[in-house]
Amino acid sequence: MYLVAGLGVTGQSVLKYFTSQGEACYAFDTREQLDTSELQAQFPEVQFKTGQIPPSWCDKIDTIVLSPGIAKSEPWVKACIQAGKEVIGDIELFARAAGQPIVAITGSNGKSTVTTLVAEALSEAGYQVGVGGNIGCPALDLLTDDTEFNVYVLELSSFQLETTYSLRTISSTVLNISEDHMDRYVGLEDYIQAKMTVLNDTELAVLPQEFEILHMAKPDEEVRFGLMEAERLPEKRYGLITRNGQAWLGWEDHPSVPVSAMAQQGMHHQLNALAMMALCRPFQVSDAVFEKVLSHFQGLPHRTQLVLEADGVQWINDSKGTNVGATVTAIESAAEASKGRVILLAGGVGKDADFSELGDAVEQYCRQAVLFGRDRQLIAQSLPPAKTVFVETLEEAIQLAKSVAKAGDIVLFSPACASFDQFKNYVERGLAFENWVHETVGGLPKVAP
Ligand code: UMA
Ligand code: ADP
Repeated sequence: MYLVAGLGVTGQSVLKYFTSQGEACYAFDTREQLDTSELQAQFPEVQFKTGQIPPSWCDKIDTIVLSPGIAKSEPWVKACIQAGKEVIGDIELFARAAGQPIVAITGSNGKSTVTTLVAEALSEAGYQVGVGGNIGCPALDLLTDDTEFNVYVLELSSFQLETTYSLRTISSTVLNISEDHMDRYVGLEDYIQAKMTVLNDTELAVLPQEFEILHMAKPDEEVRFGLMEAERLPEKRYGLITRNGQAWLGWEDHPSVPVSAMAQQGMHHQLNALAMMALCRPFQVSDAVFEKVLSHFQGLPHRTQLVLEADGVQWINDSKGTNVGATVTAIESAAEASKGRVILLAGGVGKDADFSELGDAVEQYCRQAVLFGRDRQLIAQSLPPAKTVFVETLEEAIQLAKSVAKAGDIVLFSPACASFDQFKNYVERGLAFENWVHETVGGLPKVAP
């Protein structure tokens, strides 16, 4: 008997999948107050419980399908493991059942962007692509969908990889590593280890140039990507190539797409594009397809998106900048565009991160850092005091930024934190930012909440 633990979108996709397979299960969520009446109506055969697992279930359960938001280190999960129960996740169930090639993408930052780029390139090349995982659509929903996909592109978080054991991929990558989710891991090593398991059984490992890989099972092929001159280096690489004074994205000495054709300019966009090209290698996608995708792709919502420009000041929404690495990248891009005139709005739930790198970036590139939200005092310990001001909320941060911003500045909202002290998620936070900026700066009427 299965126990589906966690009743967010993942748990619900597991219930749907088990129902489609005629598989019996119990359903459980640790949140005592969670209202399960709608789910109970949708899955009448399933028994639901919140708060504590009923002791009478324990003997009957063989396998727990754990949602990514529940840590394996939770005492009740540990007790189940000790009692000999198998603990797996939705991606493990997906891996066991998926009958088509899988491309898997993990890393600390750029996952959703690269996942989308790969999916767009493969769709443009004629494949029927199923896109899912951490990006939002649970992977198992792709199996219960009526569409006959012939390739799957999955964004995987470290949480999902912790409970995945038999994933075999046609290509997979760890895009980059910077500290994140330190409230859930013992240390950075632990987090890296979870990410690296995506390479355990892959035909093509796609890795950043600078990675040193230890203890990885040997993939059939390994390629690297990075912003170096691809043709000058001996290994198999995707990188930059200069032809007649123009920079191109390319493979070894083969130029594929001129950088100037990309709709998004900036170093991390080039890195993401190179990773996409590398991951598509087993599918023989043409340069024309890559160019078409990259010349149209304007980026995903809430990732370094220009909201408006008023009085010479650009207001940028990077609500998805939820860790130090992402925010430092966003600051560097904004500083390149504004010649160092960045006003940063950051704060929220700091996830026990080390903010010293953010402090260096603020010192080097920002005129001012406006901190809001729960962990603002903690973050401020790593920031230059002369440049740091505090407010309570994001709305107040916008007001303050408006009062200090001058023509030529960029106001960058890249929180380096999770949102759940003041918002439901990064999307709600990004939309709130956009609405308030339109009202406060753009002079639009207030939008009803
Ligand atoms: N929770 C409990 N008790 C439970 C179950 C959940 O307290 O019994 C809490 C969790 O601690 C968490 C919240 O409920 O705060 C949601 O957890 P969940 O596992 O139910 O999440 P889902 O709704 O199933 O969404 C998950 C991913 N969320 C997490 O990993 C926290 C979604 O990624 C993902 O899109 C979805 O599965 C489909 O695969 C979101 C995310 O924030 C975007 N991911 C993290 C990130 O990107 O940094 C890893
Ligand atoms: P993820 O899914 O890993 O959170 P996203 O594609 O949603 O990544 O991008 C989140 C944020 O990470 C962006 O808004 C940007 O600030 C930053 N980012 C995007 N690509 C990269 C990259 N290659 N390296 C570092 N930071 C990046």
